Amino acid sequence: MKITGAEVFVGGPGKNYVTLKIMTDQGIHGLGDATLNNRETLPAAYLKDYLIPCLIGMDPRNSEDIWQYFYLGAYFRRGPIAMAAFGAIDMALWDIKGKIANLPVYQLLGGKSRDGALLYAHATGADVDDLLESIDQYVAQGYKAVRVQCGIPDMPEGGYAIPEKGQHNDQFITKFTGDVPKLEIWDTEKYLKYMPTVFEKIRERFGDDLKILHDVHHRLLPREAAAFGKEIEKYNLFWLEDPTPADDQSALKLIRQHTTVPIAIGEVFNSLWDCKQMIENEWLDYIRVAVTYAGGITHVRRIVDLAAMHHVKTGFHGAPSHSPISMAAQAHINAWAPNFGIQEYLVLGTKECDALFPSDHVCKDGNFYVSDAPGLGVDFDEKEVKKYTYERGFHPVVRLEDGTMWNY
Ligand code: KDG
Ligand code: MG
Repeated sequence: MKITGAEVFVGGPGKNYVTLKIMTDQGIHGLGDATLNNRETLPAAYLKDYLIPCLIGMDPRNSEDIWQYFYLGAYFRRGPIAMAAFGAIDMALWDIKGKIANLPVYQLLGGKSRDGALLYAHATGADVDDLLESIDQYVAQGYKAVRVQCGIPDMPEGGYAIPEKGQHNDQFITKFTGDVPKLEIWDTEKYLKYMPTVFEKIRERFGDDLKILHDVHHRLLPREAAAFGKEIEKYNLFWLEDPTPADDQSALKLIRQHTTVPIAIGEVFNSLWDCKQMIENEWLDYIRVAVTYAGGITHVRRIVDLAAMHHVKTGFHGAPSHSPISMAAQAHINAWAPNFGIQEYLVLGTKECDALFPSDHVCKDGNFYVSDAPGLGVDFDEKEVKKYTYERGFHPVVRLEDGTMWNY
């Protein structure tokens, strides 16, 4: 069996999804997702200029050897652009493998460990009233777990991922379009003072059973995060995400020494080497990598296995920046992984997205039910993708009130 060609498409509803299609001489094709939010053209170019020419003639069944060929062959290892490109190839090869075997990918990983995989939604509010309404909406839809982000009074831009007043009805995620990055102003003191009162109101209104998640988005120093974690223990969060910037793995040590609040980290990691130290030291509870820019199923499976040895569960990144292809790849891992924890999920359900990526994966009552179709179980409509053109976007940049640059 040989790879005869591969094509890259950039575009999608509200997102520049980077979709890779690998063709074979047996008429079977595979699909992969190389979307790197706000840098989408880069993995697309890496695939077109450097990887696809090497793929032609390779046996697509040798996904491990192909992964090693590109990873070791790059010389300059890792990095999100390369790992997103390798990840897309890897997903497409697992898709092909499943189609050859006539089995869903989860069967190739070891079969199902569960039926539905627990999902969490994004509730947000410009203020606490909007946030409570937003949570209400997801609880009514059957979600058992909700990430909560709230505007902070007297903070000019309100904090991370905060909509305008009254705009809390959608699964909100910061709008990333524009010719230059949007500026946000951050004030740690105001955040630390206000956020515990928000958790208090959520518990008062929704009781003890709702699983509450919260994303600090890398904004605190280790000592601040340790004190914050200790203070909010009484609200029994499901997790506190990205309390400190992820570059420094040992920052988590201090947090761990002072609080039992569960820690989730890793959406910006692109390899096992970014989280090896924290996993082996058991400084975290949930690993947030994504199959997209952490090298596909082949590499993420290694991270999941290491994590399992250290009581760390999965909580893969699932912001709408991932296309339904990588969300499907994650769903297959989630169905199998003995140490599955939770999955962030925001893309399914929009008409446009379903038209571009038809599938029968199902989100119901706050759970994800993986499709039994062979491979990843997602198609791609090449006519539909022609409706979309690439639109440049940026993540916001953050400054402190005195002008100092800070972490987005
Ligand atoms: O590209 C950045 C977003 O994916 C990120 O800001 C979303 O933090 C995020 C999350 O937890 O989904
Ligand atoms: Mg996050």
